Amino acid sequence: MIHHLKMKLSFLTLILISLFAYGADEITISKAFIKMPRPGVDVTAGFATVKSTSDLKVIEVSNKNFKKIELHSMKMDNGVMEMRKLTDPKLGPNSPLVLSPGNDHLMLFGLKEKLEPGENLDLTFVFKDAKNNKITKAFKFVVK
Ligand SMILES: [Cu+2]
Repeated sequence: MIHHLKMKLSFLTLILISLFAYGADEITISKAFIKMPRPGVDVTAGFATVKSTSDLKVIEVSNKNFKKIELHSMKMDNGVMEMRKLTDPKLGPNSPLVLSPGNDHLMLFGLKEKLEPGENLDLTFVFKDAKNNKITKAFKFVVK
């Protein structure tokens, strides 16, 4: 009985510790997808909403099936769509990073192996927090 109680207590402690650690930097993603590239095209775009409980900056996004992934903004300039590299992609408790069609997006360059619709890709995000610590996290993107 005592042994059992001890087990329970240590289990509870573990849960509390992990909850605490998790709460420090909670990064979540939703609506994550990659546009199926057109036949013969090795460039495509990706979209997602990334939320964080703390202030972060995205410093790198990568996937082994692409040569390079950049964060872009999109603006209409005199009737011409203009894409620029996002210089300061930030997110925080009240400001998610919203990447959606026609707006800011991920640009994926140099597709190596053909994608299949419905396939999941892990995109690795590297963030930097306010104390300059690097946080690396992979998120699943579905190919649509
Ligand atoms: Cu772009």
